[in-house]
Amino acid sequence: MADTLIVLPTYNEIDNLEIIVGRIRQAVPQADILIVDDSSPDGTGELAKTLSLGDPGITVLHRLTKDGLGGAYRAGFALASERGYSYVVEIDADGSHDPGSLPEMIALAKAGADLVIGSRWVPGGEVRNWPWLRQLISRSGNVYSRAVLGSKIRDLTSGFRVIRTSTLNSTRLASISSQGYCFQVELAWRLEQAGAIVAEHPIVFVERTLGRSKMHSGIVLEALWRVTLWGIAQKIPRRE
Ligand SMILES: Nc1nc2c(ncn2[C@@H]2O[C@H](COP(=O)(O)OP(=O)(O)OP(=O)(O)O)[C@@H](O)[C@H]2O)c(=O)[nH]1
Ligand SMILES: [Mg+2]
Repeated sequence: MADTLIVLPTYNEIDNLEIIVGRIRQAVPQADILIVDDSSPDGTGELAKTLSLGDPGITVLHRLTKDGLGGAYRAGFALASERGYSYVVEIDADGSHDPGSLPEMIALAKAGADLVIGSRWVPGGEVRNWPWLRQLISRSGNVYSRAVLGSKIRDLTSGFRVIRTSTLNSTRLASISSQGYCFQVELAWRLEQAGAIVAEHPIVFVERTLGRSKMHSGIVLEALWRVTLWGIAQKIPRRE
């Protein structure tokens, strides 16, 4: 049995799904893939089902309602752990993350890292085709979160990761409540706090060319208020 499960969350990714699945299959043929689709109105779920019928390494989790990236990953992680995979991968379906980086990232996890982050903001990392405002939001969001949370991680918001499944079990996944991309910040920070060994691997992030972004101001605001609240909570001494 494969030791790695690649969790691929999808919402309206009909133009991207087959391409990304093919690229993953080529880069890491030994890994299994779990597509987590939230009843995409564009038919992504049906396409996922068709792909899974032709490939025993692909399974699909069809969820009835769209409840954000955080919910999709929580469900995917639970399945990874139930099915006994040692490593779980987070990757966007829109082609922004190159599966070609996965062999190196998985090797870092196998060499001892509990969390390997595909990072845009370490030397060698890069972002292509992002408007300046998007770059500014990502860069300043990371600087702010690092400072407020006291984290050493350079790319807290990256959605391209390899995680040791046993590390996830011990962080009480259900208590990670963020919905949008803030989920990525919360997960990385909680793992770091729990003593996980974190490695950042430089990646070239390429903005999607097909389909539409699900990014909106509410997602940025969720991250801003949550990170601020966690930072404040951290500063208040706890009564024993
Ligand atoms: N299952 C599920 N997947 C989602 C949901 N929201 C986003 N996704 C997926 O999560 C991944 C990241 O979403 P994107 O829209 O690309 O967001 P982003 O990468 O931050 O934004 P862009 O750079 O503008 O594309 C994609 O594979 C989406 O299809 C959701 O509510 N449920
Ligand atoms: Mg994207």
